[in-house]
Amino acid sequence: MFISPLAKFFVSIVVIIATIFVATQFHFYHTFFIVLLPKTWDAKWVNYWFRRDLNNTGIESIPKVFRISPNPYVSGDVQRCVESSGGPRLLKNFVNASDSQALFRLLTKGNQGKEIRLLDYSKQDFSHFSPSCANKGAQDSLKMPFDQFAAAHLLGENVSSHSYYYAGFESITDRDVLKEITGYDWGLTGQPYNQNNLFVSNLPRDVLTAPLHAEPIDSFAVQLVGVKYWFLVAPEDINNLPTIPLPTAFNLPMTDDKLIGKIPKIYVVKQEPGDLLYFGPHWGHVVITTEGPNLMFNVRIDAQWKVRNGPKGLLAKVAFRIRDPRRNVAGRPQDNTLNFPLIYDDLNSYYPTCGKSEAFTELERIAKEKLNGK
Ligand SMILES: O=C(O)CCC(=O)C(=O)O
Repeated sequence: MFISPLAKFFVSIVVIIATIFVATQFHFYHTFFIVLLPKTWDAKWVNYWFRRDLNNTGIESIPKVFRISPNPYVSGDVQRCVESSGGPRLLKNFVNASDSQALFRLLTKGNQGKEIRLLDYSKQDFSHFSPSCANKGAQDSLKMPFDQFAAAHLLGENVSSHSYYYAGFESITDRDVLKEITGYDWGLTGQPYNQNNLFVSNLPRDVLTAPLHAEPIDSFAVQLVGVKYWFLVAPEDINNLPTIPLPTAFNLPMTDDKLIGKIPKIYVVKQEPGDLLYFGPHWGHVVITTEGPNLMFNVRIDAQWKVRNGPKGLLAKVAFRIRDPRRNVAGRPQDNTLNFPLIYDDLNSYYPTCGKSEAFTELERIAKEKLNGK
């Protein structure tokens, strides 16, 4: 077929412009390439491309830290209290959480016989901001019915029996039990109800239980017992990182110090019993669960229009992931382990050991100083 030189010229120009567009508009085109690879090849490529023997090497730069100021909860409609932009909101005294034993009893009754997966944090060497350093692969886990864990570590006198076991992202609680506990019917918010995730522990010391990740969904985290510290990263800054959506976005291999050095701003929150923390789709978060009995529910509500209004790079990647009918926007670590086992494990434990992160130590110090006034 004859193609005129002029047509070839125009095609070349279009290809060049499209490449520049992808490279600039969508930033890390490398992550697009990985997202487009068939399953298992994506993990092979990551293994080929990234060295595994990196350690933290010291502070590169520390993000500017902003404290999210609390707002009182004044209306019976949570959706009206949150930002349509998806920006974080801390609503104080959303739930009356003064009787932790009564809450544990209600939850135990509602979740009798339901199995939870407990991760053992006893071997965690340091707090890791980057999932690449989290060494989840080396974490032991075990399964047991919720009531068995509650009897051993939450109820009555056993509330003083600490353990390094932590259950997270467990979608076992029925909507009516959640309504009884939080005093709010999460199914009536006007948007499709997705799922509620339970986080429970009774740790002997503060532990960083979730390194950086970002879900493409609205999150309403209701703290019922104990305290959590949250470090939040805006979607625009997540978009500037090389991330892979599963559809929860995780960064490509990077040490804690390197990753923190790439983030310009971090918003910090201290969440106490009764507080509701809202954040919208693609808000990255890192969570420290404090010592002692701790209970939190994170209710996930679909908010596709917020995803569409957010950074286009993140939208494009997540749209590709959820084209698969087995996926939905609320994928949990347990689902990732089943659906994307190789790449999920790699992104969550790429380096055998990163060592202590000076950048995170400093970030935590600044955050706690801002939040606790110390
Ligand atoms: O509380 C935690 O340990 C993690 C919470 C979290 O990452 C979430 O709700 O998405």
